[in-house]
Amino acid sequence: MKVHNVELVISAVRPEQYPEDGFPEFALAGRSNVGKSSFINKMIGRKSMARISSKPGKTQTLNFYKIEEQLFFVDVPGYGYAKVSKSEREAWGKMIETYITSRELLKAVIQIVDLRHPPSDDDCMMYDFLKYHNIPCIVIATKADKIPKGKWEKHKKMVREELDMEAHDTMILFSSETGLGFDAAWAEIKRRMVIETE
Ligand SMILES: Nc1nc2c(ncn2[C@@H]2O[C@H](COP(=O)(O)OP(=O)(O)OP(=O)(O)O)[C@@H](O)[C@H]2O)c(=O)[nH]1
Ligand SMILES: [Mg+2]
Repeated sequence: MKVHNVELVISAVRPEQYPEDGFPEFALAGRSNVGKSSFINKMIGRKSMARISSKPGKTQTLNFYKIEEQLFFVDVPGYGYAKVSKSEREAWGKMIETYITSRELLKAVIQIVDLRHPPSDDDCMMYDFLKYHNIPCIVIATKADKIPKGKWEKHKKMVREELDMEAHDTMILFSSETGLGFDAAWAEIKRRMVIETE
């Protein structure tokens, strides 16, 4: 998909601030610095629309990017950043939990993991949280450009097993550098846009 129009509509903290356009939403989840904002930028064909963090853990808001009057990407602050205080972490937890568990327009969470390493405990907790709340999930294993192609299958298997992924959940290999997985990710998002959530 070639994207022409992108607009950061709002950086929200509370439900009253969420946009009222009614378009399907796809929220990013993943460790700080894993590549969530880079994923959005690649998917919309902009170099730096979603801020790539020079200071990890500084993002405190849900950033709603409206794409082509069709859908929203919701950039979410990353988890697992050690330098964030306990109270900040709790506030983050509440904000994301409220959004994920109560937002009817949320069609799927795009969970970004690093293909190079086994998923962290936080990654596993996030996946389990999504399963517990019956939130559809698309796992994107990114930074594939950082390991040789011959190792992709092995690492894919490692991620799947470590997260204990359900068989019907999709995992897509991705690279914000090379564009690997771009078409597959868009296809998956489009497929989910038309599915009615319960
Ligand atoms: N080689 C490579 N580097 C990547 C890729 N995706 C992201 N990066 C790099 O990883 C770093 C973090 O990327 P971000 O997109 O800011 O990560 P984030 O998950 O949004 O981080 P927070 O907003 O802090 O949670 C940046 O230096 C990116 O250039 C990728 O696919 N390949
Ligand atoms: Mg980011």
